[in-house]
Amino acid sequence: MGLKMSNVALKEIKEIIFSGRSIAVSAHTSPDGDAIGAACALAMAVNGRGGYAKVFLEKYADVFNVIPVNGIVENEMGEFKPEIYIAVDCGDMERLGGFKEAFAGSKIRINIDHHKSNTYFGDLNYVDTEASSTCEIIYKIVGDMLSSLNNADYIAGCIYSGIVFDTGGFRHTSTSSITLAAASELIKYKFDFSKIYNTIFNTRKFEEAKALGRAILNMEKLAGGEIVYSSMSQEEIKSCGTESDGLSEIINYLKGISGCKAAVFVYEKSTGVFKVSMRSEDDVDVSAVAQSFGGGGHAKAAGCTVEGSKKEILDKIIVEISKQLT
Ligand SMILES: [Mn+2]
Repeated sequence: MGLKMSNVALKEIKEIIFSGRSIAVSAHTSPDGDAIGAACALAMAVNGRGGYAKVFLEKYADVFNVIPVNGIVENEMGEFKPEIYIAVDCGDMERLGGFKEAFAGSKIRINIDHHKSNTYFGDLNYVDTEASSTCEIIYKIVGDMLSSLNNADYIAGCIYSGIVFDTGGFRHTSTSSITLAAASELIKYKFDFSKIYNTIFNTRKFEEAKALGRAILNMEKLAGGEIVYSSMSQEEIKSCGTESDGLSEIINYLKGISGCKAAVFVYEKSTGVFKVSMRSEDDVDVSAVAQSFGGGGHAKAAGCTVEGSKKEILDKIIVEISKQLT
C-alpha cells in the first residue's frame, strides 16, 4: 500500500482496533509523557474490552514512572507477532527505533499522531495536527467507552498525563476547548493529577539541575537577543553526571529568556553527532528548519540530529533561523 497523505475516519480506526485482533502499540524513541500515555491508554482500553494488546516502548526517564501504566509496558517484543501494529505520537517510521522492523512487517499498520511533519507511513493514518497531543486523539477514540471499563482510572490517568505533558500543563497555544473538555471529563476518574503535574514539571535530579546550570553558563545571544542558544559537549554532560535524557528541560529555559523569539540547544550525543532542539514564537517555524536538516516536529518545537562540528552546526542552524526573522 502506497503512502496516502489523508486520514481515514476515526470510526474506521476504532472498528479495527476493537475487532479482536492482536495488537502491539509503540511510540517514538526516548518516549515522553504523551507517547507513554497514548500507547498505554490505547492498549489498556483494548484489553479492558476483552481484547489483546501489548505496549512496547524503549526504556523511559524516571519522572514518567508517575504515569499510571499499571505494568503494561514491555521493552522487548520477543516472539509476539501482532496482527495490528499501532504507532502513536510518531512522525515517521524511523522514530519507532528498535520497533520499526516489527511495525513494517505487520499485516495492518496504523499511524495515530499529531505532528505536523507526519509522513502518513501507516496503512491507516489518523493525523490531527490541531490536537494538543496524541493523547487528545486517543481520548476521541476511547472517551465514550471509558465509563464502562473496569480499568478506566488507569486509562484516564494515562491520557491526562499525556495531555498535561504536551501542553506544558495547559500553557501552550495547542491547548483548545477540546483539550480542556477532555481534561474535565478525565479528572472525574481516580488518579493523582496533582502528583502527575508536579512530578513531570517541578522535579529534577541533582545532576539535571547541574547540567541546566552548565547550559545557562554557556548561553549566547544574537540578533539583539531574539535568538538565544547554548550547547554542551560530551565532556560537559559527563562532568555534570547526567546523560542526554537529563537535558530535556534546558531548551524551554532558554526560550524563557525575555525577548527570545527562537531558542536553540545543541548537545553532543556521541562523538561528532549532535542533537539540536529548537523552540520559537509565531515569527519562526522551527519545524521547517529542523526538516532542512533531516529532522521534524512542530512549528514552535522541533529538533534534528546532525553530524559535524558543534560550531559549524550552530552556525548553519542560526543562519536558517535568521532568514525567518528578517
Ligand atoms: Mn505528542
